[in-house]
Amino acid sequence: MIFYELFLRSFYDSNGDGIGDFKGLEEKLDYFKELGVDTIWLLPIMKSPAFHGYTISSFYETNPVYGELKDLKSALRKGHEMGLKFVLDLPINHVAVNSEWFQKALEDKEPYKNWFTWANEKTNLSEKRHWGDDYIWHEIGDKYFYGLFGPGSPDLNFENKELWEEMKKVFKFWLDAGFDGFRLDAAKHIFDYDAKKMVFKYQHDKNINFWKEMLDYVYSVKKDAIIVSEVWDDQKIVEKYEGVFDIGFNFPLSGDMKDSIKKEDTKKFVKSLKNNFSKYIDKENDVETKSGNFLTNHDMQRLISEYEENEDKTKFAYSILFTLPGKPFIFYGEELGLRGELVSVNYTEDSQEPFQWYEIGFGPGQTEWKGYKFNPPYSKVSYEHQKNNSNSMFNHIKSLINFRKENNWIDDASISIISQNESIVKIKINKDSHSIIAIYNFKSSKSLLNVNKNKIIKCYGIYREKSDLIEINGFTTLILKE
Ligand code: ACG
Repeated sequence: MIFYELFLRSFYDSNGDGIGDFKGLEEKLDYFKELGVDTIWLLPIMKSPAFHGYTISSFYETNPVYGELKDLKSALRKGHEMGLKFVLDLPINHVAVNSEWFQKALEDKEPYKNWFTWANEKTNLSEKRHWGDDYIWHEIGDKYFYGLFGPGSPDLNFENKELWEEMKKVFKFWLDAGFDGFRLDAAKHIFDYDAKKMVFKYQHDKNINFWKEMLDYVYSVKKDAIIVSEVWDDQKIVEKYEGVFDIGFNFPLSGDMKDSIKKEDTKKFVKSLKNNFSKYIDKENDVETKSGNFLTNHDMQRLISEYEENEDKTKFAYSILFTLPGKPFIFYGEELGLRGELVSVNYTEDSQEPFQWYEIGFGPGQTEWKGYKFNPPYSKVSYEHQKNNSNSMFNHIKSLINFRKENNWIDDASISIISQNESIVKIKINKDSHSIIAIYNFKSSKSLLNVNKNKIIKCYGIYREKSDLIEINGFTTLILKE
């Protein structure tokens, strides 16, 4: 199973308004088949005043700029016929200020006023969230509401059980629309304000209890629903959620992988495998919550920008990603090496620029909802430019995806760290009768290896024979039969 994180707004525009839409998605489903990914994680597509869609004004309506529910259903139906699956990003921790729920709450209407958390005279209104410098209480009229993600998104108060029932309806609505599962946004935040002590505090046990009830319900509607969770935190917190979700994003490994490649530091990578990937090391049992492996997402800087345009490093990072057990995820446009820097986690537009179909920057379906800042025309990041160029990022990723699909046993494999030195990390990846060895060169310089050339299955990068030895270029990955 290979996931592709898709921002619809930036994908394919069917009606010429510059914004990607459901009909555009339907028209371009063959792109996913060509690339080889099979499960599309759709960033929020519900009605929302925000470009990113994470503040929802109605949980039961599509964003009209993307089209009508029937257009979405049609795209999902056709995708299913082609063997694709779709996972919906569902942010239920908060709503938009302009939502009917919040507007009615402001008018003190039942039951809505109890669906939010309001300050009283004892509230510490200058409390800030623990990352960044943002306040968590926001003034509106003569009230203050709790909104961890900012003044545009009041948190729902899940102390109120009515909301649990309402959310089950939301899950059912989107399963009925044709989705195969969900990406659960901000999963550790459902209960993150301690109403008794009146301070911000994660209550992981309560979150787990909540999610278990929601997921029991989801599985009762669709028994093979795919559930991906976002718990962005250290490993010791992530571990608390083990077994609750099918797949959990591995933020700690992702950060360390990127950093170790940036700094050409094998120690950091191996240490992170041991700390954040231990469930796959010499494993004997099935892993309960599969590791969602990724390098970037919509909250982050684009990888090639992180690596200051170093394409070899970028390609190398993906070679590692697609050889590790767990479920690989790729953020749209990374397969073209789209650039994008992150100003702040509160302002993510610049890493979500339009997918570039044409080198000239325009043509049928090209989205234009935002001006190009990092990917102007003729910057060689278009699909058109890359699709027939065997050295392109697109063909590199496509070939990795193909390798992974031919070896889908890797998803549930076990790994052993065979050796490491300053430049090279060698791991064994095996499951049942399958066994391969991956050799990663973390340095920009070449390395000489004592390996049997007849055992080489794949090389992502360059190798050559040197008498009895094999020399690999910097940032090259070699895959051998055991
Ligand atoms: C999700 C979405 C994001 C979305 C929201 C809100 C949630 O992906 O696009 O925002 O619907 C936190 C939350 C995540 C959230 C991100 C943006 N992502 O936990 O759910 O913020 C620390 C914190 C994390 C925090 C992260 C952010 O612990 O909780 O994520 O910082 O940078 C080490 C530590 C780790 C630490 C990192 C980074 O790894 O182990 O704990 O994480 O370093 O320092 C959207 C928009 C927003 C808008 C909002 C309403 O994108 O702009 O405001 O909607």
